[in-house]
Amino acid sequence: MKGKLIVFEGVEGAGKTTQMQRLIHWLQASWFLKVGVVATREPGGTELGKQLRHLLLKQDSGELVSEMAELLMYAADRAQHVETFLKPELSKGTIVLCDRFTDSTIAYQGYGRGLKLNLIKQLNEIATGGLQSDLTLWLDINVEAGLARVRARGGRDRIEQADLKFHRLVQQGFGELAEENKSRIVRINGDRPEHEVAQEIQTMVTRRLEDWGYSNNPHTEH
Ligand code: T5A
Repeated sequence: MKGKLIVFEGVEGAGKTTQMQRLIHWLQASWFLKVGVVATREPGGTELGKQLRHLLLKQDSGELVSEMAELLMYAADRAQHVETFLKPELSKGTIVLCDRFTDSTIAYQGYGRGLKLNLIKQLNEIATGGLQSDLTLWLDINVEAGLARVRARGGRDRIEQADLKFHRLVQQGFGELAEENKSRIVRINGDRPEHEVAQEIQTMVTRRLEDWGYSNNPHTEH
């Protein structure tokens, strides 16, 4: 794989979408990259994924969605996304920014729903064919603060409506994942004004891009 996969993770309302948009604009304005930069998300990064996203998040599905069905739909969304979008983009050398990836499944379906972590890890492996993020930015925010942001925005989806205990378990999941994967997952304090969070992300991404051999000098490679 020649490109790089940068993933944003965190609980509801952590600011992932906001910060991804800021990062993509900053990358395009401040770096003389010879490669493309694209933004995508899970669930919903493909046409099939958009339909799965709708099924997964609609508030009233007419019946209770079983935990296993939910897990398998996220896995199906990911398998399609990896095969038809992520792998082709990465093999062209693109820098891909992705709103949520495998750690969300561990945090939400594993810690939140209580499904077996080993099963989820195996499914992640099957769905991704072993593809991992090169860098994951975990926007760490107090669960209540994130949910308050979502409430202020209006229109909570099926998962956002789950109880506080669920969201706290999800948060615990992200914390433990970050502990276990110190070089891949970087914690960013998301409980601050947008521009401060953006600045820390830029510093972190600059360091990684330099480590990976990218340059913001127009006369060098990449
Ligand atoms: N899911 C996903 C699983 O259960 N398993 C999986 O495997 C995967 C991949 C996805 C849902 O699916 C679940 C997790 C999710 O529940 P989604 O709509 O993509 O659904 O949900 P989120 O990713 O949580 O999206 P949100 O939009 O709710 O949160 P974001 O993207 O973290 O936050 P953002 O940027 O949209 O901001 C939310 C609000 O806060 C404001 C914004 O303006 C916006 O109104 N805001 C700030 N306010 C104050 N200070 C800041 N620093 C702010 N930053 C943003």
